[in-house]
Formats: sequence, C-alpha cells, structure tokens
Amino acid sequence: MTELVLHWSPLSPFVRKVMCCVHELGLESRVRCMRTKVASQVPNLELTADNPLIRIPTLVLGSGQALFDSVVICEYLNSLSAGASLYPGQGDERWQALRWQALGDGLCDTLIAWRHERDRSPDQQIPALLQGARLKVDSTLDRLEVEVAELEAATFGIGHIAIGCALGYLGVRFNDLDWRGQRPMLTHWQSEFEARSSSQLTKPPSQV
Ligand SMILES: N[C@@H](CCC(=O)N[C@@H](CS)C(=O)NCC(=O)O)C(=O)O
Repeated sequence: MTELVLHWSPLSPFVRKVMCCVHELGLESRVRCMRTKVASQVPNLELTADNPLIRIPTLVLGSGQALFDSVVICEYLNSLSAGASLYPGQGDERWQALRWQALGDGLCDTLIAWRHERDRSPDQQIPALLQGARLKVDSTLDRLEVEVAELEAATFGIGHIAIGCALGYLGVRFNDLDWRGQRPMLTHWQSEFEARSSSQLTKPPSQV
C-alpha cells in the first residue's frame, strides 16, 4: 500500500487531531511522520511545494498531491478506513459533529493568535487583542461546559477529537490559565478523552 507522509510537529494541536484520527482508524502503518518546523514569522520555504500556505498538518499522498488543512486530511483518512468511521453519515448528528469540530478548531486558532500576541514585548502588545482572545476562549469553554452531556451521549468522532486536542493545547501553552476551576464537567470529560489510547499515543510533550 502507498505510504502517506505527514508533515508533523509534536506540539501542534492540528497535527495531533490528524494523528488521533490515524490511531482511531487503525491507519498507523500507512502514515509516516516527517518532522517539519513551522513558525508564522519564519516561513519554512521547503514546505511551500507541498502547501503554499506553509502550514502543518500537510499530508502528501502517493500520487505526490498534498492535502491540507486538518479538516480535509481527517476526512480523507476516514475515507481510507474500511470499518470505523469518525463522521456520522447524515442529519443532525453529522452537523453537530462538524460544528464541534469547528468549535475545537476555532478554539485552537484563537489560542494560537493569543499566544503570538502574548509573546510580543509588552510595549508592542495590543490590549484589545489580548482581551478579545480571553473573552472568546472563556465563552467557548463555558459553552462546552454546557454541552458536555450531549458530547458524552454522541458517538465518539471528529468533533470529540477536535475539542479534546484544543483542550490539550491549553495544557501545553496556557498552563497558567485556570480554566478547570469553574468547569467541572468539561474537566472530567477531558480526563476521559486523555485516557483514550489515541490520545495517549499523541500526547504532546510538556511545555517547552
Ligand atoms: N486550519 C488549519 C490550521 C493549521 C495551523 O494553524 N497550523 C499551525 C501549526 S499549529 C501552522 O502551521 N502555523 C504556521 C503558520 O501559520 O505560518 C488546520 O486545520 O490544519
């Protein structure tokens, strides 16, 4: 079978999302991870040929064509699986799964933007951006706390993976943020997510 090459990095929550799908779908033997460094301020020009956006995850197929972003890659991987599926076929369940995926991915986007702003020297930071990011992260976590019962009732899939990886990224880059205190149900849900084998196998190394 043709080998798929994944441009990979250990701390990227979007790469982790793809790798969780790989493990959930039993596709480990088909995917080879290639360590690829990216940074928004130092574009990795070698990646341009596979992805003009110069981002990871990027998945190079046997044909040489490369797929991006994580949304497309995860659905492609799902299409390779003969048995398991991470996507409900149709109706409300499908839209809810895709909505949860958007919520998890959007949370990661906001956290990454927040981190970039936070890492600038204090005299260059824009307070409104920092406050806006905090507000969006808090409101997303509050909404997830309300939706935990629904998450638990739904068949595990792409939405759960996206949200679990976003919460994991909080632990990697925002350890100082006490998000768990007021959100006991989401805290419990995350510990169950982290106990899954796909989650254990993709756990990011502690903050570097
Ligand atoms: N929407 C994209 C987001 C991917 C993304 O933001 N990747 C980050 C790493 S976590 C990246 O490549 N950043 C480099 C850059 O933006 O220049 C996805 O779902 O894959």
